[in-house]
Amino acid sequence: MHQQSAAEYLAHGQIPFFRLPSAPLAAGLPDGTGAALLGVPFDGGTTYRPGARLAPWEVRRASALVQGHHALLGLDPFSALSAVDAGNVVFPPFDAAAVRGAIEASVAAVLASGAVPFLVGGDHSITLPALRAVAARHGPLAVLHVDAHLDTSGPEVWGDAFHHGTPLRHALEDRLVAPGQLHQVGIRGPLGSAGDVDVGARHGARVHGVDEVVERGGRAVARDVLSAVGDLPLYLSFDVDAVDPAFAPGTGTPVPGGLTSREALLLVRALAGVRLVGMDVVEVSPPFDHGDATSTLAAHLLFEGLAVAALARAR
Ligand SMILES: [Mn+2]
Repeated sequence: MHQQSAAEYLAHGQIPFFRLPSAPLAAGLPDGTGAALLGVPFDGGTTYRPGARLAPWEVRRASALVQGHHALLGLDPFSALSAVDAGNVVFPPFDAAAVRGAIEASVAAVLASGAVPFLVGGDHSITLPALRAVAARHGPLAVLHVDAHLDTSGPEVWGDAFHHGTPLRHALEDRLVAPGQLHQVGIRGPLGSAGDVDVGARHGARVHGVDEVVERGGRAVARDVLSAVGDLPLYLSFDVDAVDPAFAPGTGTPVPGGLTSREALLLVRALAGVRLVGMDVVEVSPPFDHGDATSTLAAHLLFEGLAVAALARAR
């Protein structure tokens, strides 16, 4: 399993992630598939600007430009992992509970075939069912959550317990996260109240605010995360609003003062050595993007994550 050549890709005109083979999940993944990219076109959990449901198609298009050899880590993650585009999760987009059920079942199917799931959202509410499936497979997880926001809100804000501001709260309360193993990076900006940090703090969550990344560097922060995680299985949830709107304008709830795209890519790459068991990139909203900057960044974040997973598999 390898990337198609640019000519092959141009000839048929379809747009699988990274020019990878299309292998719709419903038909069963090919034997030996080590990573499956799954689109999750849902933005019914957004509280402000929608549009993230369109991201799987735009990220597919932008990702066709990403070539296979990772020059810094010295491997081709696509062939090392026999990666495929497993299509999109299918659901009625107006029934959030059904959406969560479909995502959990799809991620469970990827895991059952022995592949690492890489989800392309969708808004951040898609992460909870993904974490449920991955924790059911691997046990309580270490979670690296890169985001401008804590995403530990409760139902008091919108009268609904499940939206894109709540996935990490459920993950903590449902014990999908191992004790003290929620690592939040890139957090910044105003909170609803001083108590917003208490949910994570009660569970020992570690917050690396954006100033810390700027002052110490992404590699130092990643080193802290790596040493805290050790051999635990790690799930990486990357909300592109962690990145400054100057670099990633295509997102629903932008917050100024974020990571540069360079810092974001380094942060993921610096996880090399960790046991990565799942990843998502969420909150890309193509209608607000400019010149594909955000979709292209999302593709490269996935490339870095795939390389980390390929290294973990080679160990
Ligand atoms: Mn988020």
